Amino acid sequence: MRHYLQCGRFGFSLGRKALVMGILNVTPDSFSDGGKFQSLEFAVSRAEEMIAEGVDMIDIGGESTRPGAPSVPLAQELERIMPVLYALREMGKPLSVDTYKPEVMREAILAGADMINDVNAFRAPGALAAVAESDCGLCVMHMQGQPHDMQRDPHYVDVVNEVIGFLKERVEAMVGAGIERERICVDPGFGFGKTVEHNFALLRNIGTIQRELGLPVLAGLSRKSMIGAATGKPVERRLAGNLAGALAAVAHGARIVRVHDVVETVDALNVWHLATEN
Ligand code: 7PM
Repeated sequence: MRHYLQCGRFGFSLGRKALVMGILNVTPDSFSDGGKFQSLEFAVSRAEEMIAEGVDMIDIGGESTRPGAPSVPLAQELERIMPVLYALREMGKPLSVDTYKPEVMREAILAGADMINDVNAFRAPGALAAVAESDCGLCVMHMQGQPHDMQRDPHYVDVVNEVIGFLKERVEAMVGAGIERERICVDPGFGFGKTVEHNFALLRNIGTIQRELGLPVLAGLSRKSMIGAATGKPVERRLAGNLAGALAAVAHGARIVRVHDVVETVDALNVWHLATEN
């Protein structure tokens, strides 16, 4: 099955060849000195590197959505994201912005973002209205709880069906707000209010999620604790585990994989593509 995904200036026919979404973290805090300009320079050079490595889309994140992380104030999130969006706008690749704040969504779309990636599934008041009148792609992710408490004691009776039910409800709310289905992709939200067992149950059932929703699935497993649990490796030694996770997601039907390790994932997917039927 092929899905068309409208992503702002871009349109993708998503077939068996999965797309690679490269993660671009914009976090001034990671620089002990140098401040704002240095962090912008770093983000732009990493984006250029990812493009040379074969990335298909770039997901710009101001670190507002990290599990357990304190929330970033609106002004600071805008200050981090907007200069990067302007700097990358003419680089020829779709730009996604990872945010749950409607004000950031509006500003990002005005600045030319091609996709909004919301770990909160556009549930914030005003989020649906912020994105409805545009043609940007939308990633709708499942999360149980809120980032500050979601890993405390995740609980499901049937994780796969509960995630599917949630995503169906959110997609219907989006369509009800006038959003075209061909702008939407869905994401089970690995690590967002899930145990390792929940995460692997979802990974094994990406095909079911895709069929039940009738929309392309985006999978983000890169460096997450499920890879750590399966390998016993710390985050900086998870490359092989990350690649196996990305390939498994694609084997189960994911159409977009969200990763840190772009060149390795592109290579792995190129081999995978030629090695699997048709
Ligand atoms: C610490 C823990 C830092 C987790 C960062 C993270 C997803 C996402 C994130 C995902 C979509 C990360 C995560 N994860 N957006 N944003 N899907 N659509 O690994 O799985 O970057 S934050």
